[in-house]
Amino acid sequence: MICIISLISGYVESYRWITTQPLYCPHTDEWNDKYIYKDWASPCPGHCSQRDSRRRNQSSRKMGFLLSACLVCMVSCIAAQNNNPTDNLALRGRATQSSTFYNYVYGYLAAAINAIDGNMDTNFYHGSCSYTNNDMSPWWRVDLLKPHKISQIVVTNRGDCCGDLIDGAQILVGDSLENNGNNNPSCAEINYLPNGETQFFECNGMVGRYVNIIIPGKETYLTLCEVQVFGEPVSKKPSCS
Ligand SMILES: [Ca+2]
Repeated sequence: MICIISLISGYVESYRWITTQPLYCPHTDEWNDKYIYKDWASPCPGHCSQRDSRRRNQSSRKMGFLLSACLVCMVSCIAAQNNNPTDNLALRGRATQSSTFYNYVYGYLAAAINAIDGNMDTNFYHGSCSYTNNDMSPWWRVDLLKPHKISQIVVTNRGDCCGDLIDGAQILVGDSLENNGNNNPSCAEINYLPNGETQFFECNGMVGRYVNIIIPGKETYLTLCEVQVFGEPVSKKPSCS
């Protein structure tokens, strides 16, 4: 609202300034009190005043500044409105994992991004689950692109088989990429999650840019059908009221 009021008041002020200032006409050595806006093209008939063009440029710069300031304010306000804590932050993230399982029949169905595609389908063969190879301490990570206060992480397990693969996984939150982010603090452990089930984990405002899920100290596969992350950016919201 302030942006709109500033824009309107700035325009009105500039209009008044443009339309009421007298001009100096060097060829007659007189001041012309006519409204410039009305006689903008020729304030001094037959001549072009340098003051006229200078004022025109100053007014244009002033309007340009006001428009730029309002544009920045409006973009900031829109960005703040998009910081809704009920939004799934993972949908705008970037996912990776320790390796990607390859099936010689179905090819690469197992990409890390499948766990943040917004699709809760738990059948691996429908192409919406991540799946690593048989790695030592397999891990998966989503980069939220900037630090957030994480309130909740929601994990959906594979449903067509193998649900017990996820048992013992650790959910980590932090800003470090040391050891691929697997040295970050723990939010929760997935003790048991049946095939195709979804479980909520409270992180109570832990701050971090990265969310990792790792099965530590074990040679096994890690499969995830969806990971949702809820929270809000750490940076201060701009004031819009
Ligand atoms: Ca999915």
